[in-house]
Amino acid sequence: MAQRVGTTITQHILNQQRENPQATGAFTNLLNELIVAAKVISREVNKAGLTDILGSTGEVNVQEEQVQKLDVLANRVIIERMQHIGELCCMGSEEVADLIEIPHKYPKGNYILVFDPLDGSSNIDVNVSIGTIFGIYRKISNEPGVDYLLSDVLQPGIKQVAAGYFIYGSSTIMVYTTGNGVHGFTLYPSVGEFLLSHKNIRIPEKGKIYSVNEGNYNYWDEKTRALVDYFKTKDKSSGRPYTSRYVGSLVADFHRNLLKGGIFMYPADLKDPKKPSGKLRLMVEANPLAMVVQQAGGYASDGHGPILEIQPKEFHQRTPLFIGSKHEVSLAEQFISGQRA
Ligand code: AHM
Ligand code: MG
Repeated sequence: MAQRVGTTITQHILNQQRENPQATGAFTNLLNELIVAAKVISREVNKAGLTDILGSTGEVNVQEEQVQKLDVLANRVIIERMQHIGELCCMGSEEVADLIEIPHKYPKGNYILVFDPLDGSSNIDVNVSIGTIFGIYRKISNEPGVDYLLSDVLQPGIKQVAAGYFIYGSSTIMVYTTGNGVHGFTLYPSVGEFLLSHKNIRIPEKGKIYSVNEGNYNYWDEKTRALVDYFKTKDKSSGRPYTSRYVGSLVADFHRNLLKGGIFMYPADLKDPKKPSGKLRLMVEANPLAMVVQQAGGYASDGHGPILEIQPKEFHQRTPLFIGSKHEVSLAEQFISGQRA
């Protein structure tokens, strides 16, 4: 069905689901509730500065509510809104060590929601864009009386049935895919609705931007350094040097490159022996964005192969990430796998 700019997100999801003969409405319900959670988080993010001004001792604000750190609050909002709707069998959050069970009093469903409630933690207190990242999987096990198995959660990203993110920035934007293209919506605060603003987003095949925390240069191996050096080297025929842009919020860096083209990377480094694969998490950060970028015509790799094909071994697993335009991510693979120096 044709979608015009200004279509509400609810209408868009319904239209997409109408084209799926197996749709029961469960998925629509799930996404709609997630959108409500994001609207609540967006409101809290927008008044974050005020909370500091109006709060008293830092523990209780003027409404006599606990003043919470925004990431803790975002995590709580998502869990509380999503657990009662009857569409999920469990959740997994970057902020919670264990998988999140659905309390006994609520009905269970056939989907699994994984999320990073507020990505870009170093930017939360300094008024720079932050966001929520999510991925949705369908339960695969079918054991009577068992809500879910670990294997239901630890599915490769390619099994996601939907993924996307919300950015709380100069405006609040939602970008999502259900495997049928990538669509962007902007929250119109006065109306309280997300309206279609970015129809069928396609990432340029080749970009001009590279995004990486170059402060880590001396913690990288030679291959990674050679890759970044390549982007900086002057060569008119291949359009180099590239431009560097790095906000430090994955969602914001990713979103810019999705619209403009280029590559975001968080390579493996030697900074912390406990994190040999870099900083970012496979299930709540890399996989959802990998599905989005793939649906937009781009590519995501761990330097050796597609992110979406990695079989997770544990929920909080980390992975090196190279994501964006096909041209630059393929180049990164060539450097990291040693085919090119
Ligand atoms: P977070 O989930 O705790 O916010 O950490 C992930 C963030 C990403 O948004 C961002 O790309 C990265 O950490 C920035 O890390 P660094 O400060 O090392 O460059
Ligand atoms: Mg994060």
